[in-house]
Amino acid sequence: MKNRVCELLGIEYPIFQGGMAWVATAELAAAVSNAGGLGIIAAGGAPADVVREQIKKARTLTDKPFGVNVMLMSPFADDVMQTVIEEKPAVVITGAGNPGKYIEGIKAAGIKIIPVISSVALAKRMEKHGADAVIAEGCEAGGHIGELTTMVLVPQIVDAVEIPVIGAGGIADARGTKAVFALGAEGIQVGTRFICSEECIAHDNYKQAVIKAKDRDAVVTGRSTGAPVRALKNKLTREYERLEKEGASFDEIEALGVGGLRRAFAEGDVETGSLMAGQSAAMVTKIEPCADIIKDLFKGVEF
Ligand code: TUI
Repeated sequence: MKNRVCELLGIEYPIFQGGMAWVATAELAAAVSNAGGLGIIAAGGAPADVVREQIKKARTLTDKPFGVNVMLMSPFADDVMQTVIEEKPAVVITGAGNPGKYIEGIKAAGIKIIPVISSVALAKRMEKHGADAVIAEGCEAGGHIGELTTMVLVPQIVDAVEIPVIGAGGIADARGTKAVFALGAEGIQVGTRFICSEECIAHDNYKQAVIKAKDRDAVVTGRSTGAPVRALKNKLTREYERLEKEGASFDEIEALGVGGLRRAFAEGDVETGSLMAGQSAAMVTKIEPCADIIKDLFKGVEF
């Protein structure tokens, strides 16, 4: 069984592992690619030399195709993109912005380009600029999010473009895979469930926080600053809410988040760390190998 997404990338299952800042390291990306999906290294806010090392490390761990997610709000985005173009992974995924100015350079290097989008207008523009596919990410997702849910975003994007659409946001089991396929998607992107994979090197406290999360625990902060982020409720998100209610300045609110991802990922600080995760955290119940996660996500799914 092979669909357009599998053919485009030479992968066995049409699944992308989400490009989660800090969490999506070479180890996780290689494990997902070795299991037949598309592993993705997240550049997040890291400088270009760190991203280059991660790409080189992934190459020692897998012979399969993998991608690099370039987060366009990063102050290092230009340098990171240049480095990624030199290193030539199979595909560049972009998030948190419009990658228009980079597309020509990416394509000229023979790299596939698949932007994450959260609106119809940007999806159409990306297709016109030569994107190979788009990832339609609904606001059930973790981290930086758009306005629309996966349920309403995916079918609108499917109707608006001819290129393959990968659905993302809220998918944590085969029912979710079937649902976005029913909406017309030809692939899925899954982040949160892979935090709880054996191969993910995030701190165990972070993984346990995802496993413990209940239905309403993945909350959104930062709406007032224009960069809404979904993360598990803790002291940090409560502090965000307080500052936002008080009408604190943009700088004051943003300063709170500095170092938050590192505190959660590396130190296991589940109180003041930023435990970015999607609403599907409530559906993640155990830590298991990436290969088992992928098999479970495609149980009984035809593609
Ligand atoms: O990018 C993500 N998720 C992220 S990035 C991130 S790192 C971060 N850390 C602290 C604060 C903020 C971010 C954590 N999670 N997902 C993909 C995504 N892209 N969601 C929404 C978008 C998006 C938004 C606007 C894509 C394009 C876009 O374009 C705006 C335009 O110019 O048209």
